[in-house]
Amino acid sequence: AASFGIESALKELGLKDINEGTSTGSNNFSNGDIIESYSPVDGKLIGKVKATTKEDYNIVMQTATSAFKTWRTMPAPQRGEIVRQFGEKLREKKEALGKLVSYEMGKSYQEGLGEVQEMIDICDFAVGLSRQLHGLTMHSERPGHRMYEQYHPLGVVGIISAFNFPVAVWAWNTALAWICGDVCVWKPSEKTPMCGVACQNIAAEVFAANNLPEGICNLINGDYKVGEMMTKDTRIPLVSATGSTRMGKIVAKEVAGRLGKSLLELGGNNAIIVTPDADIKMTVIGAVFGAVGTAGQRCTSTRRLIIHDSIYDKVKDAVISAYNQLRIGNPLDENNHVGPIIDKDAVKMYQDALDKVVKEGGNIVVEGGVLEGEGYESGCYVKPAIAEAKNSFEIVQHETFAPILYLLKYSGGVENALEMQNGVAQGLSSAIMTNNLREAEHFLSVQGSDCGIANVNIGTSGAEIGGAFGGEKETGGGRESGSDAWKVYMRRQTNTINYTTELPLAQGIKFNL
Ligand code: UN1
Repeated sequence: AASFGIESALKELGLKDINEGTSTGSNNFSNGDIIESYSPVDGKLIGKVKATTKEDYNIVMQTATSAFKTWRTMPAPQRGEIVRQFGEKLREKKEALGKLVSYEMGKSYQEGLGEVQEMIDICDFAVGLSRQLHGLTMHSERPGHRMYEQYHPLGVVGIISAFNFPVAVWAWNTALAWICGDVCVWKPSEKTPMCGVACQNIAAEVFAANNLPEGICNLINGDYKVGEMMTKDTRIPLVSATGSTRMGKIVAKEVAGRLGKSLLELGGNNAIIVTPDADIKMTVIGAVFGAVGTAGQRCTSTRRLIIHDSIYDKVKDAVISAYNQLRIGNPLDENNHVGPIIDKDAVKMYQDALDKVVKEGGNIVVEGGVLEGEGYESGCYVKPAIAEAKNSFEIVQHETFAPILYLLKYSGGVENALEMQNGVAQGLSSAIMTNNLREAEHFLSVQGSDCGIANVNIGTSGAEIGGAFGGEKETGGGRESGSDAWKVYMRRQTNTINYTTELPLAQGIKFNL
């Protein structure tokens, strides 16, 4: 791993050959299994992380529960100051962390930096928000009464994140939860554990420098069994989980079973509708970045292009010729557009999906395949592929986390395109390319897109942190990041105060003693 400054990045982030996977600091943890992290970039071992045992987990929960008692009493703007310092540290470590993200996950270095930028941005957002955790005041129906609401922290928030955004999604959750007064326990994906340790190191340094107790920021590691400790744990009022719909259904059921709250950000099956009035150049940029960015492994990746028949061939040719320019290779080399996908299991799923689309009657127009030879030794580099397909195909209805784009044709009005776009189980991101005001407004109207994100003349991926991020249907309904997403990390309390010497009852009830 000598190339591209990876070794010095690991060092700067405080990573060792074997890392504690269960928080950091003074706790003495028992010896869990070892998780080995191999890079999809070159197949080499990056490092090892100790998995969290049940005993470790209980120590973490005790530490977190007791830290909450301190943290919750700190005024929110002072908590914001801690998050500001965390954002500053991220600015210092941006290159190193961006590199690690690229090397452990496989996305391009530019996208790795972009992910760290999202972390910095959410910290800034959270700092401002720490002075704006507003509740409403209401007018009481009774004389001499005052009524208002306030938001209090929930307690310990559990965060389960996915490999595709190994650092940013945690930051969206934790930065907001912290300013809200919550403490967090984070289980990163077992495919990107080193990113988790690196973030924990950065955060722990900030908390320690401010003489704050351990336990405000906690890390645990392992597979679904470790996640299960949190979903079953009544000490965790909110579990925020990002990942597959299959995982989300299990989390939702488990957490709801104990009447906890869950915040789910699950699969997408995102489409761009390309109408006769679309700007073709913009469409190509949006569609190609959406489909091959992060090697097709964003929740917001463009999976389907729904193209009007009058411009179908033109758009198809333009997208194919853009695909011919793509350079696939080491994502740390900034000349490449597309890096590897996460592991060999993902490669298998990619191959299966391509077989399936052909079996169902699809027509491959940009050939896929696994790359071999020099630079591709990890076996995780695949060619972004395009297939002409039908929306009704089983495989098109399914989210495959790989760079496969389906071309679908529609005729008639935009409502026909919308029927296809909405005709899937997922509801995360959607887009329309058009210069026609009527089409654009129809797409955004109540009869339009059923997704949590609906864009005009922008692709499906690359949402800004300032908006609420998430989607409907099988995407899980949760909203993270901007807007008023913070409210889910707090409990709302309605307060009514009587400052008279009478006790009038609500609803006009007379109760004479
Ligand atoms: C995800 O893929 O889980 O909109 C998150 C985007 C990014 C976040 C994606 N801001 O593509």
